[in-house]
Amino acid sequence: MTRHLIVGPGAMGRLLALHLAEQQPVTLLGRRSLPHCQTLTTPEGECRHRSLECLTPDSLERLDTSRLAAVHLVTKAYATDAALATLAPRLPSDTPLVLWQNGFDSQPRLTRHRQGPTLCATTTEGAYSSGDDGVVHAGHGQTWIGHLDGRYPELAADLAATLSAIGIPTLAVDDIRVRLWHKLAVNAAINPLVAHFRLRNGQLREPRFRPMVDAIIEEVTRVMTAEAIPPPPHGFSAMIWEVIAATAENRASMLQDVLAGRPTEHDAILLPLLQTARENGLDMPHLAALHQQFTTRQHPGKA
Ligand code: KPL
Repeated sequence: MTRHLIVGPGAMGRLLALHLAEQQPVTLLGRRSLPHCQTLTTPEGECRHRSLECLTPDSLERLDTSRLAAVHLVTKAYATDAALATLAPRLPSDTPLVLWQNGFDSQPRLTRHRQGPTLCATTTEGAYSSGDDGVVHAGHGQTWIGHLDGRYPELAADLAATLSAIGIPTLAVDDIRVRLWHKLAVNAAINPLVAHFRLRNGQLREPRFRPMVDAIIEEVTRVMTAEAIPPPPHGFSAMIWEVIAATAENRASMLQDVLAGRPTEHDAILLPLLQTARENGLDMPHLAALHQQFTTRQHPGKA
């Protein structure tokens, strides 16, 4: 049987690994070693224990890379290149790679420059880590997978079937680029603000924060139009406010990063928007100010 390699043992990486492990051989690769016995708490509150093969870069020689069904890169956006550089010399070039990152940074770069099939995935599954040995599947969601130019439809369909069969409902799509930009719009409107003010998503509906969200939605909508991204059925504003309502109790990923003292994904989320704006001569004062705030926070010297 072929094996799935999951790179990045954060909440989403382990959620995937633990679901896949119920039906397929799985290896989890992370920078530091984790307990092999992992607990998945389901949205219904059931605890499932699974033993996973967990490797680090130092033990990577134990991985048989000749029989990989796919490598799922589930690292933070800023860690993608380093993770792939560790792995690439050992991977047959035709190994399918699936990019699960937020933002729109590594996806176009790797799709264009990597030799083998490179697909992108985006998901609304909710998960958070409950320590080194457990992950909580907080809420069921939907996942979409596809190639940025609509190539490899059979591979996308196979992987969608595999993920759906393990309880991660997934659709193979030929418009993953549009879906990634829609997710980018959501992430840009929610993540930097909640991370900066340390809010749960639903607090953005309070009178103090609502105008800030609306100002960002206005800028994001102009960028999407310039990038020729078709709007969702009820428009960007309705989509973003719906996500805020649906995830009202969540601590967004960028807030979790801030609270844990980790770097944030502000470049992957905000820079593609700012770059499109610049190319189209559009002024984005709110997005630019947020990007500057997080850059200064992470690199205090860079004013
Ligand atoms: O995707 C998310 C994230 O946390 O990164 C949102 C949609 C903002 C949900 O919290």
